[in-house]
Amino acid sequence: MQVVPIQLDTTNRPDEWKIEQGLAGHKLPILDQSGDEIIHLYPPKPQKRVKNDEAITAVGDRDRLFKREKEGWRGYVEWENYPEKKAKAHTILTSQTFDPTPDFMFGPIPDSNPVLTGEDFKQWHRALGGELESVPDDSWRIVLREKHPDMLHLLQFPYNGEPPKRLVTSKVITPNPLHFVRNHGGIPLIDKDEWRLVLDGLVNMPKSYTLDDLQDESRFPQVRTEVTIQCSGTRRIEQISRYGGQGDEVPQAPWAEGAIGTARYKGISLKKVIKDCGGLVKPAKHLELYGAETYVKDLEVMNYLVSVPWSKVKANEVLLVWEMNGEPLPKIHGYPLRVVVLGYIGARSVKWLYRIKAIENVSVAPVQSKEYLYFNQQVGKYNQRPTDGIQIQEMPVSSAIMSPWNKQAIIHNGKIHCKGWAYSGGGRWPERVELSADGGFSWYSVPDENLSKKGRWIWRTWEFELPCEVEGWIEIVCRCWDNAINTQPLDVRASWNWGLHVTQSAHRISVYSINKSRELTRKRIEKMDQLGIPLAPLTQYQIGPGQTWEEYNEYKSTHEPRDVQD
Ligand SMILES: Nc1nc2c(c(=O)[nH]1)N[C@H]1C(S)=C(S)[C@@H](COP(=O)(O)O)O[C@H]1N2
Ligand SMILES: [Mo]
Repeated sequence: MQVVPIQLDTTNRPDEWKIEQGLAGHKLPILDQSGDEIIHLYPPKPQKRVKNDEAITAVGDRDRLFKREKEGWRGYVEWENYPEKKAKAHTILTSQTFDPTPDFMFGPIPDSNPVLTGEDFKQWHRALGGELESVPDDSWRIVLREKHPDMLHLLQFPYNGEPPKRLVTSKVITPNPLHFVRNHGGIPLIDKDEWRLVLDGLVNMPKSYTLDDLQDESRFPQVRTEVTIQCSGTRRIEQISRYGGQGDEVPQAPWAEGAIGTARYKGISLKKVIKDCGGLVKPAKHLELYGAETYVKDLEVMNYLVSVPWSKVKANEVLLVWEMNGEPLPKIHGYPLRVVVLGYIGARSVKWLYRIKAIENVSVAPVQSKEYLYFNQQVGKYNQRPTDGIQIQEMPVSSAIMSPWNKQAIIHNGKIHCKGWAYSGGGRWPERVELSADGGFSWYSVPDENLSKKGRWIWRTWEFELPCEVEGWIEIVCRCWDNAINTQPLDVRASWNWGLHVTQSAHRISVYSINKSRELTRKRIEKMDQLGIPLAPLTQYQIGPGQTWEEYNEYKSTHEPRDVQD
């Protein structure tokens, strides 16, 4: 008899089963079936950083090249006026390698706060040096000074943070320290007396304004309004949990439901300032807005630029504001002056505004033209082109449950107390909020008196006692209908897109219902309490019989046996 040696498959790893089960997607090889042979493409090993010192030195003195543009504007380097400077910065960034961002979408999300630290962005700033050297540290200092200690720091630099769920809707107007922050770069520290706003491009009389000019009520009537700003990345974590994707330009902030905030702003309408410049000159149709910080995209260096259409400005829906909830704009929110575009995604509300340029077409700056795009679901990483995406402006109707939390066990008396928010972009407002305790089969509407008041540009917070008869795992779903009778798709898969933007699907959470209005449940819990048996954790085997032997025998003696008799 011939003995066949057993071939050990040595490609197995200790965590093979995890990899096979999709629990360690960051280690999973790509399966290439396109050639004659099947190939497994494994993720590359971390590379050592390399640097071409000669090429970098040849660019010149970084302190001189990337110096502060103006006194009193710490952290501001002007790029848009100096193409050669941009080219030099690009040379520096492409003459060396940097640490890659960790893959938290397929890999484990760190337990830390800050969740992600943004090493790549920090390294780019330090590689450029000059004025940018101290920007990451300066910015973090401002975060610690201006934000609530309980903020969830999703990304340390550029800073991206949101309040924890219990504080998102604790007030209809979000206190400044709890308002989410979404930054693409550092926080410029600008002296308001040195600050100027330039309005140029296709206007009759280009001008420069001081803050006092803009605050002069005899020149510009002041506007006070409550506005909800929502980032198009809000609730991205639900898309990530389903499938990984490109996420945003800045290392894919894994936003939950808190990337939305509401404040009372004071400022003026941009339309009036344009009038003050003698109006637009043909063929101006858009206003390009410039933010003072440095942003790095595809190793190109730039200021933060987007544009808004003139039609939006003409409708008095683009504001220049200096006050947020009765205080001067916090540094982290754009001090001394920012844009607030009513009903558009947050990305258009430029902070640290220093220039407005009237232009003919939509800005081609990367934040406007290559980011904040909503792709068709089948557009993937290797076939997407910016022109395939819809530029996101108005957010669709959306809502979210802030309490209870996903996977939470809830002891209740037949009703589960829920609370959350609802919002619709573009000047529409929530008319009805509905909740389901059975995964979306039947819906209850939240009574109107349980919703905060309506407004064209603000969210509505709500609370509701959701009837729930059943015991065990249930799926609570929340959806909103706005005043145009738009509503939310029922599953996150319906809105999933490679860019992980606009998570507008009905918000779903799974909770474990412990219904004390059921006698058996109530008695069992009382008994456990008497015996000192703890309730948590839910999944642990519980010692202690659910029935006494007397009860068991009584049942058996009065019911038919399990097997039928012959
Ligand atoms: N200058 C500048 N303005 C900016 C940004 C930025 O990174 N730089 N981020 C935008 C985005 S994407 C959003 S969602 C909002 C967030 O505003 P907040 O940080 O005040 O909440 O600011 C917008 N304005
Ligand atoms: Mo955003």
